[in-house]
Amino acid sequence: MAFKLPDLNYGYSDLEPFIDAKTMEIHHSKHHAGYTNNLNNAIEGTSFEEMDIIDLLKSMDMNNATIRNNGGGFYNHSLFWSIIGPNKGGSPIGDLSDEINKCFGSFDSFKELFSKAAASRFGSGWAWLCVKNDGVLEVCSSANQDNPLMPNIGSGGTPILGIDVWEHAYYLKYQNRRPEYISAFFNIIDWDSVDKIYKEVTG
Ligand code: MN3
Repeated sequence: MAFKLPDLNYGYSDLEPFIDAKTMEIHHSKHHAGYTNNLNNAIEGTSFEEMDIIDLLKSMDMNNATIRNNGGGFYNHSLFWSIIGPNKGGSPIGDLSDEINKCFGSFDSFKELFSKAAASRFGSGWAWLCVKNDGVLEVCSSANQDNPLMPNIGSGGTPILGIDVWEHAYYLKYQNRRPEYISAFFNIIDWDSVDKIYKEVTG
């Protein structure tokens, strides 16, 4: 069974002015489609074809650069599209809001920590809000298309929110001003969706 490029629940221009339509179009229809196709080609005829993407990432060989980069790219972007949307932003809700306050002190403290992790990741990569196995929330970042589900990346948490800080995610609009893009990202976070993923992960 091949992995499928997910459809977006919104149009390419719907995240304006925070992310421009051209960036969205290229990012989804070229970059994410590329990772998806490359992953499917790499796993054809292997036991990975029978796995879901989370099991695949958890059990992969980190020395297999093709599966590492494209499996990560497939998963990371699928999560990314699902936790952003038009007319979103604001603050976390429900149990997740309580847990963020408990683990980071306040939403503002979390925001600062997450923004710093995203801004200070050198080169291409991602910053994450993860749920660790003990249920505690953690902010971390990873290089390239790695993520904390992979063996020996971070402390092995499950991401519930992530920001893509590859230049392809923001360069057309923000050029070298990554912090501005990170700040704008908080206006499109879909906290309902993040809370839903949080509930799935924590059971
Ligand atoms: Mn990307």
